[in-house]
Amino acid sequence: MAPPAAIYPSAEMTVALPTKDKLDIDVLNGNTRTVQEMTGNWENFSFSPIRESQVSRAMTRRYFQDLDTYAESDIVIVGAGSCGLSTAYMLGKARPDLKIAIIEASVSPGGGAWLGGQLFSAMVMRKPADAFLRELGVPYEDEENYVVVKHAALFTSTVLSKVLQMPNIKLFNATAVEDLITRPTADGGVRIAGVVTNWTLVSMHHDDQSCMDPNTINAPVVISTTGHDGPFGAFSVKRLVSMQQLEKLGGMRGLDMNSAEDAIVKRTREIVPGLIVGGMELSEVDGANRMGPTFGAMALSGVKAAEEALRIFEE
Ligand code: 48N
Repeated sequence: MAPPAAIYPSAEMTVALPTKDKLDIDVLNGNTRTVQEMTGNWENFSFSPIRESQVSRAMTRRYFQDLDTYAESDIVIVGAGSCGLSTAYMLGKARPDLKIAIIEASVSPGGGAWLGGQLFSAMVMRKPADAFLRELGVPYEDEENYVVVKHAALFTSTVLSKVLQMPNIKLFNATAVEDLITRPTADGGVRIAGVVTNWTLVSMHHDDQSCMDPNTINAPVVISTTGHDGPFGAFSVKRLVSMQQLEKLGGMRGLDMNSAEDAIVKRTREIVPGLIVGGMELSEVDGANRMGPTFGAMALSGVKAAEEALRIFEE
């Protein structure tokens, strides 16, 4: 039996902000009880009854339905950091007809964008990236040539929340891309045709456990935004080198905000047929400078990566 069709909150069904004496919640799936009715009345309180298997089936039925649905995706985004999430938002909004799978190795999506820099909270974005914040409805303080979001998590949680509410997007977190699916091209190169995945915890133990084969997702377009080099970072571009599709990596250069951010946005592109690279992963390809604790290029690289993907689809 298929799970009940979810009702995705549309604009007129959004929950009104709670006022001090009443939580005005619209009908969502027919539930009309309010939190207000419960406060001050705990002695008669109880949850609706449940059988444990119902919880298990509620999770597993949906997860395996999603694995089946997204086994053939239109676009796969590898890495749900600030660039990957910005890409997903732009694509999900522009093309609600496309099936988009996001593969994120960490349990917690967001990558490096939960804090501004050196564990400080505020996030800086240089103009014109403030346009993306207004698109998302993220408040900021205007400092003339840059803006400041009071906490980086406000940006990341907002774009993540909007992406997760889009019915054509599925986030598979705690899941690592451990290879790329390839097809030969007439000129002896390869076209990327999807990703090879495994639970991240499994990926981390191939050296001490044998025969833990992966799963796959076919997709004509893969967008890799796995960040600069690190335990999992720069995954796809390092794989292109090991499969001799890139001669070598340029390696991320020293910090220079003014050159780094322009370069990352302008060079976000299709590196080999079917694979677009954006965000800090790109700095590893071209040897771009790093920009440090400023995030406008991540957002706008995501905007450009989405545009590059749509160009491929509309070719
Ligand atoms: O946040 P990141 O690392 O990457 P970006 O490019 O979205 O944002 C980069 C940004 O946070 C900076 O580094 C800032 C601007 N600093 C610059 C500087 O000069 O230091 O997100 C990448 C995501 C992470 O969540 C990883 O867990 C994930 O990608 N990831 C993967 N997910 C699935 N499979 C993989 N193989 C994989 N590798 C990384």
